[in-house]
This record gives sequence, C-alpha cells and structure tokens, in this order.
Amino acid sequence: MHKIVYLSLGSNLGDREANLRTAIEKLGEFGNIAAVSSFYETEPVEVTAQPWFVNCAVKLDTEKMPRQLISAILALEQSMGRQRKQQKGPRTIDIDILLFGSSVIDIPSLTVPHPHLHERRFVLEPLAEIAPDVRHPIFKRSMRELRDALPPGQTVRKLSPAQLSS
Ligand code: PH2
Ligand code: MG
Ligand code: MG
Repeated sequence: MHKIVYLSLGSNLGDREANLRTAIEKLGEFGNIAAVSSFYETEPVEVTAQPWFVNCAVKLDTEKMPRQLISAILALEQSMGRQRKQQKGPRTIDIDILLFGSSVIDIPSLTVPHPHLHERRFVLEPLAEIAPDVRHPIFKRSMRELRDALPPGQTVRKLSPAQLSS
C-alpha cells in the first residue's frame, strides 16, 4: 500500500543547497519523489546562535511503513555525515517526517504529524507551497491556513533560481 509522505529537509553546515539536493536524490531510493518545494533561506529558531538554514519540503510516494521509513532516513542522514553533538544544533542534513498520509502515529521513534509542524514558518512556508490544501489530521486545518495563522517573525526567504548554485 503506497502512502503520500511529506518531509521537511534542512541544512546549515557546508554547502547547504548541495546537501539538500544530495538528500533528495537519495530519498528517491525510498519511493517516488512527487514534488519538491523551492529552497528557502531561514532564520534559525529555538537554538538561535547557529548559522541560517536552507529548508525545503518534499512529497514522497512510498511503499515503506513508518518504522522502515524513519530508520532508512536516519541511515541516510548518517551516510551524509550527520553528527549529533547538540540537540537542535547545526547539521549537514536533517530530514523530518511531517505527515504520513492522514495517519496519527505516536511510537518512541516517531511522532506524526510532526509535533512542531504547525508552529514553524521554515516548515510551513515550503510545505504550503506544495501541499496548500492538505489538512492536518489532528487540527483539521489546511497547510495554507496553518501558515497564514503563524504569528509574525521567523524570517524565511525564498531563494530565486539564480541564487541556487548549479
Ligand atoms: N531545525 C531545528 C531547529 N531550528 N531552524 C531553521 N530555520 N530550520 C531548521 O531546519 C531548524 C531550525 C531542529 O530540527
Ligand atoms: Mg528537525
Ligand atoms: Mg530530525
């Protein structure tokens, strides 16, 4: 049974855009990449004393079950040299599962919908670009509505194609 999964990707170490591109290519091994948002340069939130991120959202059509997908994603992050030194600190690549179909999942390794999805502009701006009418399975609000309801703050700038290297 295939499922539509939405992912958030972020990088703030090294060549951030190249890191996102590499991760998207590797995610193609887990299913079909059905959509990729623009890339956005985003102000760090929560841990604010770190470099700005580049974030994007990806729509993945996959046969994998949630547990299989999260372990494949953790292995992918490791293969890209991710080191876990500081929680929410700088990283070459972070891949978070935002939505898994309309499932609500709460197991030790995975909470879906992502518990911070609705409060982060760096997630909702890219996600609303590729999934404006998809509804949050708990709050019943669309991604566009959630984005529009965010309080001001958290700078997010869409990178124009000219700003994307290669
Ligand atoms: N990820 C975090 C914490 N803060 N800020 C931005 N702008 N982008 C991120 O991807 C990000 C963050 C923890 O995963
Ligand atoms: Mg994260
Ligand atoms: Mg993560």
